[in-house]
Amino acid sequence: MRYAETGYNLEIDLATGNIEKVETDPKLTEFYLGGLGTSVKIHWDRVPPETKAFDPENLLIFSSGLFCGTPAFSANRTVITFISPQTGLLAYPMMGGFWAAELKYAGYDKVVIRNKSPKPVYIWIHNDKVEIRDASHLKGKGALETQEIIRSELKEPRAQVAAIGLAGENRVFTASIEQSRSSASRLGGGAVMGDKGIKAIAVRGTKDVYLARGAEFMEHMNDVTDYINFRNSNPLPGVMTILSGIGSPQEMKHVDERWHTESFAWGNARVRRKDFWTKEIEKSWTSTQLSAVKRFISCFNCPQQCGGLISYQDVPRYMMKCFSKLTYAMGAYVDNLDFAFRIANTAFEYGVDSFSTPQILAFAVELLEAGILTDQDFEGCPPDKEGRFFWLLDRMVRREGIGDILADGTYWAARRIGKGAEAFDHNTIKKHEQMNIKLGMLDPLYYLMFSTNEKISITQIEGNWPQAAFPSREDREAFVKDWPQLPDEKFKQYFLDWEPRGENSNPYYPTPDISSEIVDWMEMVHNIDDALGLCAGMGSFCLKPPYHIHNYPKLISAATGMDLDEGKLKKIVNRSRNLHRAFNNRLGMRRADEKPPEDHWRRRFPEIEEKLLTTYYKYKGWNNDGIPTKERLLELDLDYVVEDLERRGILKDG
Ligand code: MTE
Ligand code: MTE
Ligand code: MG
Ligand code: W
Repeated sequence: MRYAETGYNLEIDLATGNIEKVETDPKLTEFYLGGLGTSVKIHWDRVPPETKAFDPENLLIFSSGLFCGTPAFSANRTVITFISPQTGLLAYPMMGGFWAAELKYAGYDKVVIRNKSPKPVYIWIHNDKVEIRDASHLKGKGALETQEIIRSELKEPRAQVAAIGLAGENRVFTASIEQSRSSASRLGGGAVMGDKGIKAIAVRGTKDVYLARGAEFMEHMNDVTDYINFRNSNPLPGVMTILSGIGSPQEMKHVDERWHTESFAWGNARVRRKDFWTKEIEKSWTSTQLSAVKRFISCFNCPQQCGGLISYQDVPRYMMKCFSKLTYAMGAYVDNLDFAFRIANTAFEYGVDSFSTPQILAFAVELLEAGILTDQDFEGCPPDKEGRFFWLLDRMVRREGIGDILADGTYWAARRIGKGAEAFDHNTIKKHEQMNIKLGMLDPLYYLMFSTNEKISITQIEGNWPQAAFPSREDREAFVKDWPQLPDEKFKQYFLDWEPRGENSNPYYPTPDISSEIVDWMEMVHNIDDALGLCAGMGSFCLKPPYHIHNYPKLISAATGMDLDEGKLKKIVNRSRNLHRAFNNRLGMRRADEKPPEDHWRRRFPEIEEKLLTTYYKYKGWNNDGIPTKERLLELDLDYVVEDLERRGILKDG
């Protein structure tokens, strides 16, 4: 009997149509936990380092997390892994919704897909019955529309369907995978899915998932419930509203957008509008949002209701959450929220990432204004900002005209366009568009997070530590008083000493040593969530969350019977973290790639930055090039990685 996990993966070879239900080795769970952890191991074992995103050898893995399908609140993430067409590195976008739990109930932990189908197909998983079905009739259909069509043709209203839209079919590098109330958005999973010829994966399951020590597990969950209730009725004082609660940032509930619209940059991450949020704007945005959001909705087994069901004028109904509300309006430099609710529906149907895509469109507009792109490239484009964005989006997902170049994302498009366009690609890290933030003073914590995180996206590493120092000592003292989530008491002192100005502030404080500890902690919690399939909004992504390093081991032990303590859990996630890094090193990633955009902060300090990176690498047990040392790998029982990296000449003399 296997606990928490099902103990089976579904292996699908699209070239031969072969489908196998394969029992997994329980040792792998003990070694890598589940979700992202065990998926990384499969990529390492089976994907040769020469592999490119659109090679048949590129595996596409849909993985539930270890806790998905158990009664653990908010354990609903499906982690999707593949080599990204944008970065050429191992990507892991994820989605909440309902798909992961359904997969567990169908009897599988992961769906591992290899090779390509010669014709468009969708996969239908119904407990033990798994079929590859023709999808020619779904060609060109929207990602949301496709889910409905499949449910109705299967006569399975309760099937959960993950689908791509036109963007994925056309291998647009920012194509997403959309599913019910969620989206696996970043780094081009939709493109890899489209390249393999898969339009959708539908799943329906009616089996049980077992817990090793159910009563004990539920007792721990009762404590988690109490804490969720406590946090929901006690928002944190002293931090901005979106950080005061738990769950994903509650953008569907909050109407006050002064902070985002004035602090983040508009257009191609270029201009800050420090007095944007006037009374009139507030009135108009509030009324648009209140009329658009019909009700709040949650993912599977989650009390937080971070999603908004959008029903706006003549726009078909759809779901929106978090920062997708603002990215298109800010990218297009449009002052009304009406545009945001309109274009998001079109973009979700096409299936594109709403962080990268608006920036790519804004980049094209900038290039036109600079005379690098010409009126000829924009022939037929409406002159107004809104019309122009709709037009560009359409060109991009169809890969028509200039859209074919833009479809590869800012980095690659800039290089294909040439004529100085490279200078307009100013907001990518490792060839991937970042959030539209440009700030004044180098921030050591963010410097490390931006540079080194394997997701290449700040939302996957920031979280448990406040984003800025609190101005008053009393507020800091009050904050640390009740902070059981900390991994170690010494962090309290770090926080007390951290000031908004002076010697103990950015860029000098937190010092490189302290920054390393804080960033490593934040990343570790993310790695745990991504292995368990927990929403980061209940763990790693928010301040003072219900799940943390002191209760994860108890929950995992009761769920799986593994009997972990904090030390053992840390070692496991450290192991998969280092394996992920080694995989990317094998694909060519090195220190030189680990840098935030040059204009991310106006004030940069090259010496401090070098010191930060060197200190952090050392702390992580990586060499000066960001590659795990032999010593660290052996400590983590990753002997096979040492052997491989040495054989390839990537690791020399430890
Ligand atoms: N893109 C689409 N299509 N739909 C979305 O809901 N959410 C955005 C962004 N892009 C979103 C999207 C937000 S708020 C986040 S935090 C990231 O995707 C999450 O990235 P991931 O899905 O790759 O993990
Ligand atoms: N959960 C995990 N484990 N990892 C993440 O990066 N991102 C959060 C939240 N939960 C995140 C996560 C953020 S910022 C958002 S907006 C939502 O997931 C996105 O939800 P979706 O992927 O279901 O669309
Ligand atoms: Mg997502
Ligand atoms: W978000």
